[in-house]
Order: sequence, then C-alpha cells, then structure tokens
Amino acid sequence: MIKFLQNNILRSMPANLTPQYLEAEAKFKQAKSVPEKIKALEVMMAVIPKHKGTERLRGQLKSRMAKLKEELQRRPALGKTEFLYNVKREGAGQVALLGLPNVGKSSLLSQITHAHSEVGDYPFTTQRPIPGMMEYQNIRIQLVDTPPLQLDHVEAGFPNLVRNGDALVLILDLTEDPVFQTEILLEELKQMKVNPVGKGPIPSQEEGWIALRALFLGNKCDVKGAMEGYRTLELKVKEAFSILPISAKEGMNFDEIKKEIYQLLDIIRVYTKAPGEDPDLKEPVILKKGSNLEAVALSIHKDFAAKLKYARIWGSEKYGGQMVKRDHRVDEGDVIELHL
Ligand SMILES: Nc1nc2c(ncn2[C@@H]2O[C@H](COP(=O)(O)OP(=O)(O)OP(=O)(O)O)[C@@H](O)[C@H]2O)c(=O)[nH]1
Ligand SMILES: [Mg+2]
Repeated sequence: MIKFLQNNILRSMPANLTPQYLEAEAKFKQAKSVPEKIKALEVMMAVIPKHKGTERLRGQLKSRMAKLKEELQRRPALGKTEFLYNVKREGAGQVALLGLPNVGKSSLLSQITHAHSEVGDYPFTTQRPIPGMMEYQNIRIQLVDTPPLQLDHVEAGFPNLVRNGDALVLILDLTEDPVFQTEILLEELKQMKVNPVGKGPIPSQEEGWIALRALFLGNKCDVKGAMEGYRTLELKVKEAFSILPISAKEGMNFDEIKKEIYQLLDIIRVYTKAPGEDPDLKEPVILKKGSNLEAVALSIHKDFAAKLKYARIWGSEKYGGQMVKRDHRVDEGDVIELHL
C-alpha cells in the first residue's frame, strides 16, 4: 500500500520540484519508523514549491501526515518496548534463543557465552532480550536470550527481533512434554510469519514471510527420565531439523551446540594473504556460502572489488596457488591472494 502511494506521488510529480524536496522525499522513503517518516514529511511540506502545479501533491502530503500522526497516537507505549527489543547485531551472526518459560534459555546463554542473564527456578525470569557472544574457533557469534514465549501474548518488538536475526535456536525442557512445547513454539513462529527451516535449501517464501534456519535443543538431560522425553521429541523433529540432547547446567554437548549454531548461519570463512607471506588464520573473512572472489575483495575494501584483476587460491587439494577470476566460487578454508 505504501509503495502504491509512493508510486502515485511520484507519477503525479510536476517537473519543477527542488533538490531539497527530492532529498527530503528520498529520506522519507528510507525512513523506517513513524517518527522518522513524520520528520521527513515535515521537511517535504516545508520546502515544496507552493503553486497551482503542486496543489494535488500538497494535498496528498497533508493526508499522509494526518495518517502518520494517527498511527503514532494509536500506539504510545510501543516505542519503549520496541527499543528494548532492538538488539545491535555483533559478530558473525545473530541467533535468538527461543522457548517457553523455565526451559533453560538463560542458563544456556550464561554458560556458553561470557554474558550474564539471570536464572530462576520460576517462570518469566527474563524480561528483556540479553545478548552474549559465543566463541567458536576463530569467530564470535551473537546469541540473544529472550523472554519466554507464551501462546496468548507476544511483546511488541519480539517478532522483529526474531525476524531480523540470522537463525533460531529452539530450546525445549525435556522433563515437561517437549512435543507439546514444540507445537506451541511452531505456532508462535507462524504468528510472527517466520518459517523455521532445518536441513536442505531455504525455500522461497510467500510475501511477508521469512525463512530462518532453526536448531532444536532438548535441555535438562541431566534429570532422570529426560532421555525418554528426548526420544519422543527426536522422532517428531529429526527428519526436518537438527536436534541435540543437552544440559545447560552441566555443559553437556556444548562443542556440538557451537558447531551446529555455526552451521545454521550458512557462512564460510576464507583467509587472505599478501604475496610471499603466510595467511593470518586468526582473522577470517566471513562470507555467505556460495560467495565468489569479488565478494572477498568487496569485504576488504570497495575499491578492491573494482580493481581486482585475478587471485591465486589455495584450498582443498584441487588448487595449489592456481589463478582464478573474480566470479570464482570460494569455499570454507580457502586461502586467497588478491592481485589488483
Ligand atoms: N537440571 C537442570 N536444570 C536446569 C537446566 N537448565 C536450566 N535449569 C533450571 O531450570 C530453571 C530455569 O532456568 P532458566 O535458565 O532461568 O530458564 P529460562 O528459560 O531462561 O526461564 P525464563 O526466563 O523464565 O523463560 C532454573 O531453576 C535452572 O537452574 C539443566 O540443564 N538441568
Ligand atoms: Mg530466562
């Protein structure tokens, strides 16, 4: 709808609009929040030439402003909660830890990262998202502990947090009917228009929906009888998803968790080197799986991508310093010498 309105405004635009107006209009189109949009629209209304030719456009701007102000009034408290749920992304990827109350999300975050998130033996201990950095080999991945999901209520900002992330970890308490918990989690994700995807390629999505890779963790394996819960859960999900039995309390399977979370991100690490020198294996270049040499150059500097002539590549046994062109696909662990 907004796109339609914008197109409409564009089409009826008279030729004599000033650069200031066009600049404000560009800002308006890029604005993500309602206050930002209002600010840009105010500028547009102030600088638009006021004559007969812009009369219709001025009318459209005015009614757009009225609608935006109405929208702002309708949700006065939203800004603050949304702000709390706006977690700045850091590291190689952002992964949300999701689950029902008391399943051990905060315990896992506190054990596997250096962050602290309060743990309580009562539900609803966590009331806002808490990020922490998980170290995996030579990279860091951001995990975000979240308040518990519940069927009848989703906090404003929660869906955005989930949708803006790179992947999901779904945590189940194996001592409390994990299959039922799974059904609730999947229903919650549906309401957020998030399609969790386990193994295999990411399918294309209907408009408004997004797909995110997801991993299942069955927690509290240290408790007697938990493995029975794990086996029923495994039967239900293992065909479509990766799943691990864990104990956040005892650190069980933490190496596996890290590896699986890394795999959720669909990224690769390559290393660059200068001619005649060894690569720095502590500083990987992180790229989406399927990236090519041009993407390697671009991640270092935008000029590099433009100036790139060829590269020499070392990696899996097939090449040993072979010369390759900019569209050459790179793989995990490749060492690359860029020539400009
Ligand atoms: N035995 C056992 N208890 C655990 C494990 N992980 C968490 N717990 C306990 O389960 C309770 C809840 O743990 P939290 O980490 O606070 O769970 P949460 O999912 O963050 O809870 P909310 O923030 O309320 O949603 C605490 O009493 C933890 O000590 C585990 O692996 N084994
Ligand atoms: Mg918690």
